[in-house]
Amino acid sequence: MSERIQVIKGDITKQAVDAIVNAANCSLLGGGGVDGAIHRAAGPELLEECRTLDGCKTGQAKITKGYKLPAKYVIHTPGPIWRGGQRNEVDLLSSCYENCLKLASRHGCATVDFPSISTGVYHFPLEKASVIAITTIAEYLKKHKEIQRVRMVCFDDRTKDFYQRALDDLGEDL
Ligand code: AR6
Repeated sequence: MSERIQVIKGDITKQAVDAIVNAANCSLLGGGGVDGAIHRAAGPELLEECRTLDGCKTGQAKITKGYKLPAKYVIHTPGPIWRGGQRNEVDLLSSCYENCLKLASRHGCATVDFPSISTGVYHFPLEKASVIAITTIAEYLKKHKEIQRVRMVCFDDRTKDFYQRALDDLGEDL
């Protein structure tokens, strides 16, 4: 098992890392789920900064400060809505993880925490999503030593079990 990728159960809004990722929507103006929790914990200044960003395309990412969060930055990425798998959902989800990590590198973030993007109200199948997330993160970390540690912060045991299995199946040391 790789120590640079970890899977934990927890609340991403409580993590004191360089950057947490927000599973946002294309407006970047807040929503429910993890997005709502991040905006509530960060305070209204986060929404003010998000208003200046002009939204974000699915699979892309934009960065803001963390405001009242213990994390220094929030990287916002709209994941794909699952529509059966024929709408480029797999590549778009992989792009979310890769583009967030690129932004983290560019902003000097050594520690990055992700939620399980798209597997809540966007209904991406969890098993597929977990494999895409772990393999995309692993590929990136191989090439980018500046990122020391990436964690999947899962809100429930079922989600955590899928990501842990995907990580164990990777069977690589990074
Ligand atoms: N910490 C970590 N994970 C969490 C937290 C938390 N505090 N709260 C929820 N999760 P979702 P999506 C988990 O629906 O599917 C929003 O309205 C949750 O259990 O938040 O990408 C946006 O504005 C699930 O495992 O995101 C978009 O409109 C995971 O986070 C839309 O939802 C993702 O669930 C995005 O949908």
